[in-house]
Amino acid sequence: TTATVSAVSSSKVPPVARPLAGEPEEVASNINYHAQFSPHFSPFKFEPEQAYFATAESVRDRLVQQWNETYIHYHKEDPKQTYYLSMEYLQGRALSNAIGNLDIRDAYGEALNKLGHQLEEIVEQEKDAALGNGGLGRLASCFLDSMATLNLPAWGYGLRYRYGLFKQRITKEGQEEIAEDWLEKFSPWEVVRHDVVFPVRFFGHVEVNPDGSRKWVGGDIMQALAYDVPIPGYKTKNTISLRLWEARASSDDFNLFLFNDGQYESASQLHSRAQQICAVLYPGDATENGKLLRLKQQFFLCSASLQDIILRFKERKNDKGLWKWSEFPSKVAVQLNDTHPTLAIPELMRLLMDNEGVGWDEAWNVTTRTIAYTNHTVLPEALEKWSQSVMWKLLPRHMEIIEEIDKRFITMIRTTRIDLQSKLPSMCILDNNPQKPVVRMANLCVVSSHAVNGVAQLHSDILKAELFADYVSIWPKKFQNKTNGVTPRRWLRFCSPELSNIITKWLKTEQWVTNLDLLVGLREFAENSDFQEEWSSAKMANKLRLARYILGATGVSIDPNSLFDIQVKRIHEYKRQLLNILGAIYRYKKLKEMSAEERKTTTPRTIMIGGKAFATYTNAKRIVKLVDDVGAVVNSDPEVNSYLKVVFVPNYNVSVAELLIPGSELSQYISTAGMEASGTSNMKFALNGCLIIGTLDGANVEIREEIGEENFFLFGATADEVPRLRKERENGLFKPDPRFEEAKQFIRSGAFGSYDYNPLLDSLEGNSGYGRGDYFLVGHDFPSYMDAQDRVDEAYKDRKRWLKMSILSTAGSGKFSSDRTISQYAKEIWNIEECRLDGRKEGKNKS
Ligand code: GL9
Repeated sequence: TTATVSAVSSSKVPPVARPLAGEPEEVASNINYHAQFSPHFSPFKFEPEQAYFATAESVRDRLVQQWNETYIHYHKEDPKQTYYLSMEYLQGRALSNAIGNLDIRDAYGEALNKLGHQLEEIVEQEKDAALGNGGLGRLASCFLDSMATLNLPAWGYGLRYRYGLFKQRITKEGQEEIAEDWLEKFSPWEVVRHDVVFPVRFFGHVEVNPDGSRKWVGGDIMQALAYDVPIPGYKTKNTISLRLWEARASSDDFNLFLFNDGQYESASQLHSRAQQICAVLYPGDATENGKLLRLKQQFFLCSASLQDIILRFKERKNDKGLWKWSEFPSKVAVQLNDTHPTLAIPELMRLLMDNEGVGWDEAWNVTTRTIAYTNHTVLPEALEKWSQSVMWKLLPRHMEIIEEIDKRFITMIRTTRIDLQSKLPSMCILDNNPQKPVVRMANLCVVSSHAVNGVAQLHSDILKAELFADYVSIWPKKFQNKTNGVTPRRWLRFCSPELSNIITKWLKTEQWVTNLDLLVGLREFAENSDFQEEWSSAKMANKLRLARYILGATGVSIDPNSLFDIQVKRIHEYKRQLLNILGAIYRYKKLKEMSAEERKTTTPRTIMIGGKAFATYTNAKRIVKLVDDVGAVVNSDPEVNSYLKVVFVPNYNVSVAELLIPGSELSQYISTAGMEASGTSNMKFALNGCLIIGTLDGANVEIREEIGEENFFLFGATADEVPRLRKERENGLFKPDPRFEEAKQFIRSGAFGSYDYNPLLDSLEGNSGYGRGDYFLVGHDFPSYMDAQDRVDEAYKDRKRWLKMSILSTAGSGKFSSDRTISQYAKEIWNIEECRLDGRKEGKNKS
């Protein structure tokens, strides 16, 4: 099967008159048009749900037009283009982001009013597209927003999972997982490209041709069908694509044959096997995951995307005459989002050698100059390793290629770097340990990429000093840092219009939305009382909105005058939600011991914790249960519940984050130092004027540098102390703080119910082992954590001081725009330049 990319030369595309103007009347009639003529529901219904779909389709009309123009423009200009390969995208909702980026929010708001609806209510009809687990997936989505906004020729590739990340419900048992059917009705944001279909093979065997070349034949062939999602940039016409592949069994290859042969079972088996491939997102977060289906998903993404990329390269070149494979890396950059799409490496080699007749040396040269790899974690259990026998079965030709890459790497070390010979057992790609022979995907990535980067300075330093240390002297320039960033559109401009308006008013420009460094201009107003009052009332509006949401979602009424303290992220022991809740428990116990008069001198707090636990990660689920149980006791205790509330926020996702972050005043970033590669919601919280209590981990280090150490509540061991502290612990040298013992004892006493918390508490005892012996150093950091919490309480009592710190957090957050991150990738790894649709050369963006 061959695919052709739809006709793209402008001569083949009939000119379209601009059908859409911006007046509310016209918008309303366009929404009406869709309600009538793009029918998905019974006629005469125009409830919020119908209004949402009609509005989304109306917005999509506008997007489609500039989206097509962008495609044609890139095709004509033929710039070097980046392809971001990621198994995860956490897109969240698209409607409010699209009308924000297109700058048509007011017109749509008024139009919906005319039609008897409220934009805010309509926007909430949309289900989150949660095709990702956490930070890594959300980062990919922020990156797409920045690529479009910076007018870069860049696309994302991913999988169209039928079910995204599960929905979390909290019951008496703790967390319950429910399948999230984000496509239950349909998504108005995707366009199926019936003409973009590629075959993807699994299993089979390798045949040797008479000329000695090799060919992968037999096995199952699935079809990859493209679904495109438009990604608009902010106030630019450039609109790029997120291309999501869906797996289908092809009708012509086997269906009819088997069917006629009477093998109905087998015929439908292939169909259901194809459906399985994109059925679910693997919900693991930094957990080991050795499932064959997951490997199939990874290969499916890589093979379909590379076939598509190669075809586009040829088409663009064909328009201009002959092309050479050596030019491929000057037209194509492929970025691997962690090791999940590592198979792009042997697949590109295979396509070049076996399909295009390119020799090994040239194929290797092209592949290594094209591919770059981002590492997102140093947790050993998250470093992918695939069983060699599974790989030989599923991908026999790729295993030959991987063996050859490994062989050549080993030869290179033996001939040119005898000093590294002793390191070869851990440096090579194939781990031939007879018990469990595996392919080490990260090693394959490092050997085969021209650039390898970490996601925050500390993380990149750790990669160079530890995980990839042995490779650094071979390729000193290969290892880079690209500190993560977040899009200021979704994470400030749109999620907090109140604060945004004040920023724009005082900076006298809205340019900060695309040039976030301009936020430093707020520093001079940090102590200005007029500014502080406006700031404070915007924060209060956000807190009230959040309080209403919490009441609706949990039934708990929280006091908007209390300090809103939030920790939201996947539940993982290294992120130490346990430290947070132990602190809350200690606070509760102390409040109980105080007199009523004493209590009045304390700072009232509302502690909110949210996040999903991997279904089989039992300790993580116990943490969820503990938080919820503590909340039940504390919140119904009339003696203290005006000074402390503890809320587990259910079903944390992108949309919930858009409510929580603007309403927060303190956020906890308290992972064991050295374990959180970067963190990205820390950037979102700081950007929204929220202070951070945290360890020197991930991007916290850089956030603290940017906003000033006096505006950051620091505690805990540093990354370089961690190994020594673990050793000391093993040797029985650790002396726990009495406050820590008291908090644990309080749980053991049954204060929070009869659930068996012992496994959780036991993980904090003993003296060795992963998950036992307090590997994450909760006990060690507890006293300095509690001291930092005391400093928080004190600071909050001084309202002017707190407001100043809050303003300085936002003012210092300029560095953490994903526009900055993506500009750095574009310059330092991809070597691509902007390709503006409206042809203006001068960038409105910085750098
Ligand atoms: C992660 C890191 O744990 C985060 O610290 C980092 O901010 C993000 C983005 O670089 O990547 N690595 C990783 O495997 N996840 C991360 O969040 N996990 C998931 O997203 C599931």
